[in-house]
Amino acid sequence: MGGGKKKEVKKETGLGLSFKKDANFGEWYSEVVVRGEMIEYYDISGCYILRPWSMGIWEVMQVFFDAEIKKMKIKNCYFPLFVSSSVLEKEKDHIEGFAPEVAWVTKSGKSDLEIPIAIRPTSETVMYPYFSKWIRGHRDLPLKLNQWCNVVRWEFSNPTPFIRSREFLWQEGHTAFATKEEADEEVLQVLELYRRIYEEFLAIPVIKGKKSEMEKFAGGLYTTSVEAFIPNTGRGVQGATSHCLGQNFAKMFEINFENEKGEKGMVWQNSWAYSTRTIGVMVMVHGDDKGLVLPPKVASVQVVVVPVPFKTADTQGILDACAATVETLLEAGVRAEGDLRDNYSPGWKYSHWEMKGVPLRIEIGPKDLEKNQVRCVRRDNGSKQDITRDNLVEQVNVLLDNIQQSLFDAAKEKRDASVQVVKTWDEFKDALAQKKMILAPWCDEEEVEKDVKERTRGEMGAAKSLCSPLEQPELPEGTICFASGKPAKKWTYWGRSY
Ligand code: 87F
Repeated sequence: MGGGKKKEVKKETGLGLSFKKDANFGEWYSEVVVRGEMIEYYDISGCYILRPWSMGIWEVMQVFFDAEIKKMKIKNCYFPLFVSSSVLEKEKDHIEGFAPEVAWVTKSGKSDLEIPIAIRPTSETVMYPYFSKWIRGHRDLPLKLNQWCNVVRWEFSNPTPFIRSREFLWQEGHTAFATKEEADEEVLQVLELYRRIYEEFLAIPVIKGKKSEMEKFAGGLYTTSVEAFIPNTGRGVQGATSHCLGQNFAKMFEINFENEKGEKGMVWQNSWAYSTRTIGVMVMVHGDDKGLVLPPKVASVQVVVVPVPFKTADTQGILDACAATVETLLEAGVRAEGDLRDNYSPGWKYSHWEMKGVPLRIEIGPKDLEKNQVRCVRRDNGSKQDITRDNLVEQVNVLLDNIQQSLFDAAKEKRDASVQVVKTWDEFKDALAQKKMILAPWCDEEEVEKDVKERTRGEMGAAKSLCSPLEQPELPEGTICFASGKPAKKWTYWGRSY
């Protein structure tokens, strides 16, 4: 096929992205989520349609996470979308900073509601009055609930599909225990599940850590998170959070219980969530100039089978071989689909499924039919390999596992290359200018973090602490804080963030 013909195909189909990931990251991202058929833009700013291609990824993670929390004896429930203002504002400390983001319903039809009703931005205040009612004695504990739902936060800073949208999907877990020890243990158990979602499913390396006092959830005792990094923008992104709320909400909502000895006590609570933001991080990390790149573990279609007929050859034989290949893979539990449409050329189909990020393409042409083989083409690196149809399933599974692992390895290599250890303010500023994720010794003082924010203010946004990794590198005696010169207490990651 000559170059002229290729051009023609491109013109007639309009395939291919107009923006390059490295040159115009923001535009590339907006384009790839739409052209990859994950997102459709909506006529309300900050709201997006999740098409089956992204919803399928959400559901794969949901199946995993839901089964894991059920093993932990957490039960699913559903609380209402609406919150009365008196309940929402009961815990003033925590709601104060968030108030501007709360959306309210003020009318029904043409008449004003007597009392406006808020739409949940999170469900602490929705749920905890009922925790108070349901928990009487130690036998009612622990109480461990989760809900899969949508929430609304009326953000004003630049909306980005999946990453910052005004409505999003999440799970929110809310649990209550008799002792702090039990709560502490669960915080880390859930954090480990979040790590597994990112690393094992989305093939994205994350850092488990603790948030600073400034960055923690103000209503809680301490916040842990998994933090990912987007090398192209040099921004950290909070992947999911697992909070120990301590007894703050128990105090406000009077969630008390009587222990074995008849003594009164207050419960210890946790709350934790991951959201559809996970999908955005995946797109940003793995996507390339041809479109989405989906890790096999989450892809709704892991293998697409494309017939490559040739005029003189046995077209029906090729189509039958494609159908049989799909059937064999489906029976073996591989999510396979055949693209047997006769109104698109093989080349068009290749670009189409590359745009959608399908991990593996199988092509079957006359030669393959003759040799009882299929041609496999990897989406992640474009490499081609012919495999015999006799052990198709085994080899496809090996390929899919390799793709999953390669994606993680490549992402980790890039992330690690973006991490810069610094000791001084000058090194910090240089590293920030080079879009690094910075690991620095810190005195852990709130005033100093405020000062870092102040001193890095600019059009790119200020730097802040991302987390202090749970796994701390050694901190030699006498190490000083990069920002204040006071004695350092811990290693902390810093950077710009989403
Ligand atoms: C926006 C408006 C009102 C975040 C908000 O992280 C309230 C809030 O409380 C708010 N944005 N938050 C913090 C959410 C904390 C917590 N909730 C349960 C989680 C995990 C799941």
